[in-house]
Amino acid sequence: MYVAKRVRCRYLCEKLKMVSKKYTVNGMTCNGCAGTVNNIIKMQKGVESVDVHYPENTAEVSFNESLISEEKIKEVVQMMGYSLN
Ligand SMILES: [Cu+2]
Repeated sequence: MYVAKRVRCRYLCEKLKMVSKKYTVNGMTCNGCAGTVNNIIKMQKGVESVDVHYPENTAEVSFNESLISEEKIKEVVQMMGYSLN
Protein backbone atom coordinates (compact mmCIF):
# COMPACT_ATOMS: atom_id res chain seq x y z
CA MET A 1 0.00 0.00 0.00
CA TYR A 2 2.72 2.43 1.05
CA VAL A 3 4.87 1.47 -1.94
CA ALA A 4 1.99 1.87 -4.37
CA LYS A 5 1.31 5.33 -3.00
CA ARG A 6 4.94 6.35 -3.42
CA VAL A 7 5.07 5.10 -6.99
CA ARG A 8 1.98 7.08 -7.81
CA CYS A 9 3.44 10.19 -6.23
CA ARG A 10 6.63 9.83 -8.23
CA TYR A 11 4.64 9.39 -11.39
CA LEU A 12 2.66 12.55 -10.69
CA CYS A 13 5.74 14.53 -9.75
CA GLU A 14 7.43 13.56 -12.99
CA LYS A 15 4.28 14.36 -14.90
CA LEU A 16 4.37 17.87 -13.51
CA LYS A 17 7.81 18.43 -14.95
CA MET A 18 6.70 17.58 -18.48
CA VAL A 19 6.76 20.60 -20.76
CA SER A 20 5.90 21.11 -24.41
CA LYS A 21 7.74 23.83 -26.26
CA LYS A 22 7.77 25.11 -29.79
CA TYR A 23 11.00 26.29 -31.40
CA THR A 24 12.23 27.69 -34.69
CA VAL A 25 14.89 25.55 -36.35
CA ASN A 26 17.58 27.36 -38.33
CA GLY A 27 19.73 25.81 -41.03
CA MET A 28 17.41 23.16 -42.52
CA THR A 29 17.37 22.93 -46.31
CA CYS A 30 15.34 19.75 -46.96
CA ASN A 31 13.26 16.99 -45.37
CA GLY A 32 16.47 15.06 -44.69
CA CYS A 33 17.58 17.86 -42.39
CA ALA A 34 14.24 17.70 -40.59
CA GLY A 35 14.76 13.95 -40.13
CA THR A 36 18.24 14.49 -38.71
CA VAL A 37 17.06 17.13 -36.24
CA ASN A 38 14.08 14.98 -35.29
CA ASN A 39 16.25 11.90 -34.63
CA ILE A 40 18.93 13.61 -32.58
CA ILE A 41 16.31 15.18 -30.30
CA LYS A 42 14.34 11.94 -30.00
CA MET A 43 17.47 10.06 -28.91
CA GLN A 44 17.90 12.20 -25.81
CA LYS A 45 16.82 10.74 -22.50
CA GLY A 46 13.88 12.69 -21.12
CA VAL A 47 12.42 13.62 -24.49
CA GLU A 48 8.93 12.20 -24.79
CA SER A 49 8.04 13.37 -28.28
CA VAL A 50 9.36 15.57 -31.04
CA ASP A 51 7.85 16.84 -34.24
CA VAL A 52 10.04 18.73 -36.70
CA HIS A 53 8.46 20.37 -39.73
CA TYR A 54 10.10 21.47 -42.95
CA PRO A 55 9.74 23.96 -44.67
CA GLU A 56 7.92 25.54 -41.71
CA ASN A 57 11.18 25.19 -39.75
CA THR A 58 9.43 24.43 -36.50
CA ALA A 59 10.09 21.85 -33.80
CA GLU A 60 7.63 20.90 -31.10
CA VAL A 61 9.32 19.08 -28.27
CA SER A 62 7.77 17.50 -25.19
CA PHE A 63 10.34 16.73 -22.54
CA ASN A 64 10.76 16.13 -18.85
CA GLU A 65 12.59 19.01 -17.24
CA SER A 66 13.76 16.80 -14.41
CA LEU A 67 15.67 14.65 -16.91
CA ILE A 68 16.84 17.04 -19.63
CA SER A 69 17.23 20.79 -19.97
CA GLU A 70 16.32 23.00 -22.87
CA GLU A 71 20.01 23.97 -23.10
CA LYS A 72 21.00 20.33 -23.60
CA ILE A 73 18.48 19.93 -26.42
CA LYS A 74 19.78 23.09 -28.10
CA GLU A 75 23.32 21.82 -27.68
CA VAL A 76 22.76 18.50 -29.45
CA VAL A 77 20.94 20.21 -32.30
CA GLN A 78 23.89 22.57 -32.67
CA MET A 79 26.26 19.60 -32.78
CA MET A 80 24.44 18.48 -35.94
CA GLY A 81 24.93 21.87 -37.57
CA TYR A 82 21.53 23.41 -36.89
CA SER A 83 20.19 25.66 -34.21
CA LEU A 84 17.01 26.03 -32.18
CA ASN A 85 15.54 29.18 -30.83
CU1 LIG B 1 18.76 18.71 -45.76
